[in-house]
Amino acid sequence: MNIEKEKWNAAIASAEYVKNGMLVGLGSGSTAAFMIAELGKRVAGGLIMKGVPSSNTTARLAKQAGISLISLEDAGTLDINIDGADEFDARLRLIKGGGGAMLREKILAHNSRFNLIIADSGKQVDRLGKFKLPLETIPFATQNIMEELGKMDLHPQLRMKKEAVYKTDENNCIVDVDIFQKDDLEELNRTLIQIPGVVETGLFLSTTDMVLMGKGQTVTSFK
Ligand code: ABF
Repeated sequence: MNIEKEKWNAAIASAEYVKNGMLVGLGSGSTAAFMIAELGKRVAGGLIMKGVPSSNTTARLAKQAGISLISLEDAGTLDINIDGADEFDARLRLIKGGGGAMLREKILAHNSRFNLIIADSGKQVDRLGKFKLPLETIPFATQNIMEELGKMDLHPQLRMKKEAVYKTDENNCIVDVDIFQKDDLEELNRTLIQIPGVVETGLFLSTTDMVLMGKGQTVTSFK
C-alpha cells in the first residue's frame, strides 16, 4: 500500500468538486498540500477560484501554486472546504489537529456549505482515539488545564517542538489527550470546550459531508 499515492488520488478526486467561481477553504497537512498542488494546476489551466487558507503554511503553499487568496471576512460563506484528517469513523466524525491547525480548520468547516475530507486508507478507524486528540489552549491557562485533564484520566501531554513548547498560528499551545476509552464523544467534547482556556478541540463531530479515501489504486467516497 502506497500511502502517498492514496493521498494524491484522494486529493485529485477532491479537486473535481471545485468549480469556476468558487470560494474554497484550503485545509492543512500533507494530503491538503497535494490538493493545493492539484488546484494550482487547474488554476493554471483556467479554473477561476479563490482560497481561504487554514494555516500560514497553507497560505504559503497556495501562493506558490498560483492560487488567489481571500480573507474569511471577505469571503463570508465558502462554497466548499477541503481538508485532511488524522482519523475518521463510520459516522464521518473526525480527529484533526495532528498538524496543529485545527482551530482555523474548524472555523473554515463551520463557515462552509460543503465539507469534503480527503484521506489515505490508514485514517479510517472503527473507533476514534488511537490518535491522540489535540486541544488548543491559551498559554496562560495551559498548566491548570493539564492538571484538570489529568484528573479526567485523559493523560495530557503538552506538545513540544524540538526543545520548546509548540505554538500554533494563533500563538496558543496544544495539549494532546487520550480519549480512546471514552464512549460518548459528543459529551466529552462539550465538557472539554467548557474548560476556560480551552479554545478548541480536534473533534469534528458533525461538520463532514463527504470523505474521499484513497485505497490502493481507487478512491472510495463515504457520505
Ligand atoms: C490536517 O492535516 C489536520 O487536521 C490533520 O491533523 C492533518 C492530516 O495530515 P496529513 O494529511 O498529513 O495526514 O488536515
